[in-house]
Amino acid sequence: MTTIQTVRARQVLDSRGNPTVEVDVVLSDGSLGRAAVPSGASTGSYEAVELRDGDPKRFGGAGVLKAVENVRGEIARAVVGRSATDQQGLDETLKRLDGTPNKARLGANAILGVSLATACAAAVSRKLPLHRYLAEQVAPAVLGGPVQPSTPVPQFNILNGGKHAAGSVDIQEFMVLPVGAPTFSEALRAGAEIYQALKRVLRKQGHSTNVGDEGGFAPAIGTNREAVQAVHDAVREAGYSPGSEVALGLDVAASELFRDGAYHLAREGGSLTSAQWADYLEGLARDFPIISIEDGMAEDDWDGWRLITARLSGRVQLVGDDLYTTNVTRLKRGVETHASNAILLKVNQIGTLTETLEAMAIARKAGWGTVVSHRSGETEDTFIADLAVATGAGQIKAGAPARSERVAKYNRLLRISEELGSEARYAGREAFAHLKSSVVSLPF
Ligand code: 2PG
Ligand code: MG
Repeated sequence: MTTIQTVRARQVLDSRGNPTVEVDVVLSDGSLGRAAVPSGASTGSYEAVELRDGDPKRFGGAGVLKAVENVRGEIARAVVGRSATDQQGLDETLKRLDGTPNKARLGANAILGVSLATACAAAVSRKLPLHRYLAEQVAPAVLGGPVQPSTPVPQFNILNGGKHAAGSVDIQEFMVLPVGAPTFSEALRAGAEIYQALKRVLRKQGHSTNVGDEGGFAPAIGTNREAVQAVHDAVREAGYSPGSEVALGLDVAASELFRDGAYHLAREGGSLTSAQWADYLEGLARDFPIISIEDGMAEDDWDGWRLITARLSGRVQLVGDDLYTTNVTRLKRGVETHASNAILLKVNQIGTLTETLEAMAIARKAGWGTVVSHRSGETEDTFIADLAVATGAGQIKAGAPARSERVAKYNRLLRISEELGSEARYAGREAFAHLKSSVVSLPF
């Protein structure tokens, strides 16, 4: 049995220049695993707690030295000597040790670092690439059977708004999904070519091509609809057919727009009821080949969610992010009430690898789509690329095909594809099998 021998932790910087936790786990056979924890900006209220120091004299209060100390002290004492390959047992220990429902005591950032770094170390010890270790030795136990690895359809966020880009539009993310590509590497090529084409489209319209937090352009464009139009034009300009080859996707991050029972559009003006807001989004999905809408409604607007899902779920994937926060309890409510037909999975929303897989298992059983996702604050860590492949999640969201912390995930997927060789099945349209009909077959 290979056991955990040493646990080290340090404060490093994320892509926004904020401190975050990095953990090294060293095993008894010398294997080293390392993981860095991501961080959100448009966070859901139900996420596990990211422990910050709150010392205004250091990093404006955003330091994570307390979390680092928790890893070095209490957590290290609890996990040293444990088997590195018993991921479920380890994650259960971490959860119990914290003792709160939302990991507020030790910090989900502290706990996640240890959870992920241990999986990385165990893979090294087993002499397997991480995705193979996860697919063969971690995921099946939690997902309830063998998994079919595949390379995921990327959701490339090429135009940023909302909290990720001050001065841009209200909707947070405008994405392209190369559903019709034959391989992951061709999907990445499409994403990159469309990204460059969007730059030309925006320039021609006299807009800035500065970028937001996730590497997408952040123009001061007039309306959400104009932003979707620009992305649609870019798909064509790059030589792809919108719909059949490349579908569009949105992350509204609607919790950020919701106040006092209404959706407020700061840029184009107006405050809309849930029903009016559903009309607005339905209009976009009717006029453009939109296959996926994430957080179309706010995290507590369960009625709004049911409404939009009832209207669109046959042909559009409605993805719950802030709605579920990768939390099994909230997800079960969503499944029971038909609140959506897909879930976004973010490891740091819940704080352990096992709990992330548990959420995926429930979504899968419900026949839903699953999207493994980064955060707007990222690092060079590429764990989610391996996770998406290992679980056959079908989709990954990791930002624009630009900026190293985003591209790190996509480049890792290229390397994994190469490793898998002829086994590298690109999820493509199959990732949307949960939709009865979809825009991908419509002639746009
Ligand atoms: C989201 C994410 C990632 P953040 O809303 O889906 O794109 O943003 O990490 O800021 O919550
Ligand atoms: Mg989101």
